[in-house]
Amino acid sequence: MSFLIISPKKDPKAWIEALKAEAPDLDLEVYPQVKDPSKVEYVLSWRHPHGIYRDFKNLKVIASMGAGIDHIISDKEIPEHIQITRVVDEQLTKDMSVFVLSLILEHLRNLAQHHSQNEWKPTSYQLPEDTQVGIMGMGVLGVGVAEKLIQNKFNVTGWSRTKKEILGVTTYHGDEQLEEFLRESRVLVNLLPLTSETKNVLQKSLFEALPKGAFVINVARGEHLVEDDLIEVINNGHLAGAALDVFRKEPLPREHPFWKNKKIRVSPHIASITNPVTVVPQILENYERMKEGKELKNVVDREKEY
Ligand code: OXD
Repeated sequence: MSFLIISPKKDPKAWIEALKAEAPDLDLEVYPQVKDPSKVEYVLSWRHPHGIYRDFKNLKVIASMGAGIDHIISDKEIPEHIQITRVVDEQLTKDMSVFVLSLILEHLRNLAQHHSQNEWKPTSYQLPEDTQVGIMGMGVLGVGVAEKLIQNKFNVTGWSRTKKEILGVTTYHGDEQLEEFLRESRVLVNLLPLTSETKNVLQKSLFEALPKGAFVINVARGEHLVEDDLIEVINNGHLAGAALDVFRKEPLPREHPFWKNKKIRVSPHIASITNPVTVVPQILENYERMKEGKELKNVVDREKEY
């Protein structure tokens, strides 16, 4: 039985080292060097070429290298019986919450403006306790961000597809409560999983439901955002600006208008980066569980797409 890494677009060296350090005897292969595809039962995957999983007749588990699994389930040719798992890691959650907190503070304290202008020109600023932050997507990362913001005295609301109860957070759910949730969100943070339902969710009518002067943060996936709609509502003054860490095309092409828009902050998909050293133990634990026929951890519901 072999353990295969498929990561054609990202160098898997750090994963190989971390796996070898934890499990020196692991029968590890790296795609496309596969001796016998019929021996592969477990794959650690990041942005695989779609369609290739058909060739692995005995494959049982595809483990994502990250928290997101959209790059796996967007391949419609993966047989139903194959289980897909995602990463749930404390470090990822901590990194995401600190990142979102920094973006919000940078916005509220007008830091980008001060740093870019060569002028001694103090500005007034808004306090966390006077700021309502709405988080779309109350999964592990959404809840982690909410906790960090609450510790820093923000008023936090959360929206999710289904009802959730989270200490200290006013929660909303479903299409029927979306507008109410948006109405008071001075800062909107998108942490939704990317699914067929959430694709393009950040679009004109959603932005228009936010209060004038709101700020949007997208740290989930580029495909959530209708880019032209965002530019329009920023340029017409409805939104104060946006901070974007993820894009439809990454790296963001040099000629993309986001780079030139002074009200849009671009970062290169760095909100929270999976650390193979902290994540490998859970990957290997699931590998052992698979071999022993036990229930896996962090399994994705393929119907819900997250
Ligand atoms: C992830 C990511 O899904 O890095 O973990 O975006």
